[in-house]
Amino acid sequence: ETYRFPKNFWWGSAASGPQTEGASQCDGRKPSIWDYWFSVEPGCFYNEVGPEHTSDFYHRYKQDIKLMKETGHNSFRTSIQWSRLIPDGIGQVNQKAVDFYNNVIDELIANDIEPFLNLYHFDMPMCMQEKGGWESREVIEAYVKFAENCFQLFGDRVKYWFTFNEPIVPVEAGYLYDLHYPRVVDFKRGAQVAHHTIVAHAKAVEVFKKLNIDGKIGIILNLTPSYPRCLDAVDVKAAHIADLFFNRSFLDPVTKGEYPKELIDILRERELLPNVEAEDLSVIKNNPIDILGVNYYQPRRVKAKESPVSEDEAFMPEHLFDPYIMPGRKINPHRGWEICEEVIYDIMIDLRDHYENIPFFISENGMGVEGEEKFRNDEGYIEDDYRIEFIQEHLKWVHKGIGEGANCLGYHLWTFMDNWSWTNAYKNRYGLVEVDLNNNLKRTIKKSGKWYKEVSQNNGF
Ligand code: BGP
Repeated sequence: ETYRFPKNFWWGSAASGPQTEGASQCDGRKPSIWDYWFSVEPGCFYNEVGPEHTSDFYHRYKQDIKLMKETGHNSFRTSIQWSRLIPDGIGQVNQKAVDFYNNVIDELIANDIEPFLNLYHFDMPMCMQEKGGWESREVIEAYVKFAENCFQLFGDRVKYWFTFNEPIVPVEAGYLYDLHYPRVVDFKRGAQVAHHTIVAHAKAVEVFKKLNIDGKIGIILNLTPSYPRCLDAVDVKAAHIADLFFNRSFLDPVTKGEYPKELIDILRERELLPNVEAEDLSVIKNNPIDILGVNYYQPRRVKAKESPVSEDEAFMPEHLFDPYIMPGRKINPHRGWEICEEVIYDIMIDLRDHYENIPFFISENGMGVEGEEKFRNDEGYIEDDYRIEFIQEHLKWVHKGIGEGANCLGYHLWTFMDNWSWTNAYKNRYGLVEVDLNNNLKRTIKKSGKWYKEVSQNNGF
């Protein structure tokens, strides 16, 4: 069977500044929370490899963009590091950073690769975290200024803009589950961070529109559709609640301009609503996105709560449902995430039917694998057939969704080249291109990279 995709479909991949650029102390860049956290608690990082150990895109972008070309990219997303562009968070723009991002954009365009720019990928400048991070209104204003600078500096050439990548991750990891700095565990503070992020997003969209930039602006959300253990009403309700907390909490305000009423009710009843200023709801209301990026890795499976939670335990969303481990499900053993390809189709149909068929693209999807060197063949490249299969199986469902009318404009893999990841460092490799950490970061295209080029050239497989 053959699968052909719509004309001008985006084939490419996503990456982020902090995970690829390196040069963390070069040319005026100042620390983000990641640099700071690693300097004080390196033991929280896999093999104690910190954020300065990246693939050095800062110095090797030309070579890397050539490799993008060789792996069939017609588009590529990365992020601008706030702590590089405006090292003090507010004020002076760093000309060296402007030059670097200009060079990257121009090099991409010269290679017919459409640049997609994201403005925030978990990387709060440390000086802004010291002011309270996303708990502070001042930081919202500083972010909006940063965004405005980016639009003015690069908006003449960049047509696709994203305010945040996975804004729920800093909430979950930084304020609920003790996985990222600042390692706070406090639902109410997490809710405040979430609300402020959404306000910052909406204000950035507003500025983008005021500046009349000839382009589209959106946000990238990681959607984890929730499935109940079975169709019993209590399980279905549990799944619905998980969905409100982890998907609709961000998806609804950025598309429909409003938080889901049921979520507000759940929080109000428990006195967990964040502080909201008078203008916040109108700015959210008036600035819906043009385009949505969907990162899809895995579903969430839940069942009704089985054991009661004691009254004096501090609230967590998991008080309202239990995780459910479905027997026989397919798991990526390296990352522990379930692989369930058809969920990508469910997301597409949901967006078609409940979100006015909003234009979107798959902005991340991918497979992290440990110990890939053992698949190196005699010709010296990694034969990652499992990755090819992973991508292909997901693409079949994307194809079906498009056939049924979902407004999907492209597919970006996570990621272009093996890169440093938040707390797992280089444990799990995701790239179409291998980076050899023991040999001067030598780049070698994997079998998947060669295959991806064919898919892109044929606009399908
Ligand atoms: C997404 C992030 C990426 C990337 C990816 C893989 O959530 O946007 O930055 O890291 O997940 O996750 P990990 O590297 O933790 O395996």
